[in-house]
Amino acid sequence: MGSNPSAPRLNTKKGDEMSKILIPIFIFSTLFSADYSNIPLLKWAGPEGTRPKTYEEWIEQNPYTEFQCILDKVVYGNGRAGNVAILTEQSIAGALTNGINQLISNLQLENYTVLSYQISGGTPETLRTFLQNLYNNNNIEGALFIGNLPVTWFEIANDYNQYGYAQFPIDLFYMDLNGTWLDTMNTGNGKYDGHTGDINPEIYVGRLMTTGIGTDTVLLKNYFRKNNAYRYDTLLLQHRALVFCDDDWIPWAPQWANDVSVLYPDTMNYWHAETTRASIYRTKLNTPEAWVALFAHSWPGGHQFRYNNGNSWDTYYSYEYTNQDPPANFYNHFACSFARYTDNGYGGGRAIFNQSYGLGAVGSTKTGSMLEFYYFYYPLSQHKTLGQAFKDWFTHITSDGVTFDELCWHYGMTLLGDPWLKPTGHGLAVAEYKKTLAGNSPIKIIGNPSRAQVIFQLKIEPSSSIRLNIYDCLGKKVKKLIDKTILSQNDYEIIWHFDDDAGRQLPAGVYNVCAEIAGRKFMAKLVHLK
Ligand SMILES: [Ca+2]
Ligand SMILES: [Ca+2]
Ligand SMILES: [Ca+2]
Ligand SMILES: [Ca+2]
Repeated sequence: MGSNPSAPRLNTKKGDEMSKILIPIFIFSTLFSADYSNIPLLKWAGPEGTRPKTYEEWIEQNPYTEFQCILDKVVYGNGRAGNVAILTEQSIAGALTNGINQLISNLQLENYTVLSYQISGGTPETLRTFLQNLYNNNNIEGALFIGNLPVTWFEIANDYNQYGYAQFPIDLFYMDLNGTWLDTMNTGNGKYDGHTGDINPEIYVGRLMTTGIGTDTVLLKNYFRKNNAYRYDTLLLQHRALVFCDDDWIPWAPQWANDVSVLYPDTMNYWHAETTRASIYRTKLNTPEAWVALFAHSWPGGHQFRYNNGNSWDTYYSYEYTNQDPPANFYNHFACSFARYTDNGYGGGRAIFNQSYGLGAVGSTKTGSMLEFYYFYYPLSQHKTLGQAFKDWFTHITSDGVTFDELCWHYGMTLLGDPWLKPTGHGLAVAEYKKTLAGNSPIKIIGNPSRAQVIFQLKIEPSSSIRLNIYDCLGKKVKKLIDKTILSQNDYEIIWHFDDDAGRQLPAGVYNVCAEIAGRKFMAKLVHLK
């Protein structure tokens, strides 16, 4: 097995002597969450008569076509981080080139080697085979799916032994690459129903799928903009979490908040039955916080909260994640079917595709969610990425076998968003600044590569002459940015909008900036994205 989670891999059976001795706090967590039998089940909380979209409905609108893939590019890291893959739906890849290139260049700065592909058509099996090849030949540790890539479905004859027939999209199919997926119930009906062999996940998968939320390329471009901003610390919110737990799970809420606090020591907790209402959730979402852990009966269209001694309900609708645009980066939705990316306007997608802050969400495509939260938050607290922590958590669930309870609770678990994000931060802006200082350079370049503008920050000693010129790739001077002597000591900022001396917009491409500051010369390559 390729995984090597650094979270303690403890036996979850009660009375495990080793774990008791080593990590007493941990035992507390384990004892509370290992036994699922008392935890009230999530239920579909949609309006009367609503139900999730089925495989048959999905496949009618998204029929399988021939699989094609184009290698877009390979960008090599320095070997200090793993190899990763980006798979983009071919029909939208062109429109997203800038955003994807920006992500790739950031991943390279984070030491990853990135293989980027454009994919069209295919079945779940062809896509899985493609990932198996990437895993076996290129040793990828994870992948990001951008756009509408093949969806795999799973069915359960009697969900939780009480809900009856259930069917749902399953991304674990793409994470476990060497286990065996079975189709023994209604064989050939396009839905898997069993899982044996090495069932542990080999890789993690993150999804960016905009089903029924808006124009895919518009939403995805904006997502990449936010994603880049987060890495450069301009989208950071307070390092704290909102824990908001509705009535049914009040007895578990303190423990679950404790698990969240491993990553965010500062949690804002709400689990009083009459306080946990949609109106209060709405208000609390306006408090800037990096993470939201929400526990409520839901459906892809919203969350329902009980009040008035459990006799009344009110609703926070999924579209409110769009309209309210909460100042929150990440979500853990303990919320029925909230990550069901085949349903139009699904809430998990709305939470990450809003205008300003949403970046990542974990949730389920079925009636279920995460439990055993410690195994997710602990790796995150150790600066692991969302993808790595998600895989660690899933490995914790699968490594000692999967009970029927675990299957019903967890097999719909999905990671929405860029799996390489770290809730503990990236600090690329800091890294860039440090690099500049290390080189003792009085010039710092911000926003490179970029579409719109690049900023030069200069540290000027008194009476320094400074000169900045831009040259195109043929060596022709296209723009004089500054040429003068600055008398006072100052920090100086120059913004270039990729225009030439006549004010005309220059085409996308590579340019060189030549700077001369107090007699010292500097040169740097600038990339103007389309
Ligand atoms: Ca089947
Ligand atoms: Ca496996
Ligand atoms: Ca309540
Ligand atoms: Ca298990």
